[in-house]
Amino acid sequence: MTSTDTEEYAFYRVAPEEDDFRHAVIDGLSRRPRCIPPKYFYDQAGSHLFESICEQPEYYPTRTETALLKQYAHEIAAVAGSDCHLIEPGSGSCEKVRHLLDAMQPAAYLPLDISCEYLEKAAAGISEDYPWLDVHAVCTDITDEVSLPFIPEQADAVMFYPGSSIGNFDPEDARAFLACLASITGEGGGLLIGVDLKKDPAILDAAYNDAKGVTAAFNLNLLRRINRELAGDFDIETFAHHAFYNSDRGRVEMHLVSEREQTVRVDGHIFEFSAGDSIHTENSYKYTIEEFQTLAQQAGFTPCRVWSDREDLFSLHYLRTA
Ligand code: AVJ
Repeated sequence: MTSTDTEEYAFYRVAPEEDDFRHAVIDGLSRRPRCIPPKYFYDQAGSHLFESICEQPEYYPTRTETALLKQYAHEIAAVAGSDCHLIEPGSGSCEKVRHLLDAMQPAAYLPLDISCEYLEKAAAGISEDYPWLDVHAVCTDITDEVSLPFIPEQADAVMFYPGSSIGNFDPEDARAFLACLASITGEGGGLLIGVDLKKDPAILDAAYNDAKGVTAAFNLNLLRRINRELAGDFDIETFAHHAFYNSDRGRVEMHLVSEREQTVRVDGHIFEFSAGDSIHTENSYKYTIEEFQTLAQQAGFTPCRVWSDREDLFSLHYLRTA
């Protein structure tokens, strides 16, 4: 771990495995069905494309959740208590937490993200705009085990996990991840988590197939990243973005589908595709409020409060460690 430290702002880098991306891609393209985990979307370009997805009119989750955070910041602060250590795994642009900081008055804010340069900028911005706040940024893969050396024993830890990122995990993995968050927060801690709700599939299909094609570009950027970083020769034009709601599994699936028969080289490995062959790049599970509460309980949390919008598009849960 390397770190730079000034009085109230610190940046830590827990270097991800050297060849992590390479292994995931070679392994994922060798499997049937082919699949690459969604965390690899977020290189510099991918993080920016995701920001742009969040601004698309069809992509309701971000603006709906932001409205809930704004509207209920004081209620959230009341249940979370002041002076907590607020930890945000997968903090991205650190924009959402801004709606909470003034109301919550945490003792410290700890953004964690896999995209180092992106995190560095975002965290420095928070430190500048909230001079009273201690900021400890940690560049790390939150799906690995995370240890946070600077949370004092007696402090209340509150996790902030917005955006329905929990939807990327299969339910069993979501349970394990939540249990991991529960163990980091420890007794007396809490979790404020955004969870996308089950709804009319037409709304979901539109959200993951925006008219401007930003979601398609985000999905296809994974192939560009492979070409850039792993000496790949994907012909991007011959792959199509495919996203749909799978109602049996309660999830939106994203795929990259080869439009013709072709051979692709990555890092000296050869991969054959027939027309119609897909690479499964993301799942985004949707839950009812009750389904999510059951899952959280199985991970050691006690449901405390839920906020949702009038159209029941999105939910925000506050849970305590049991
Ligand atoms: C960041 C995982 C919550 O599933 O909606 C957006 C990612 N993928 N559009 C989601 C995403 C395509 C997003 N999460």
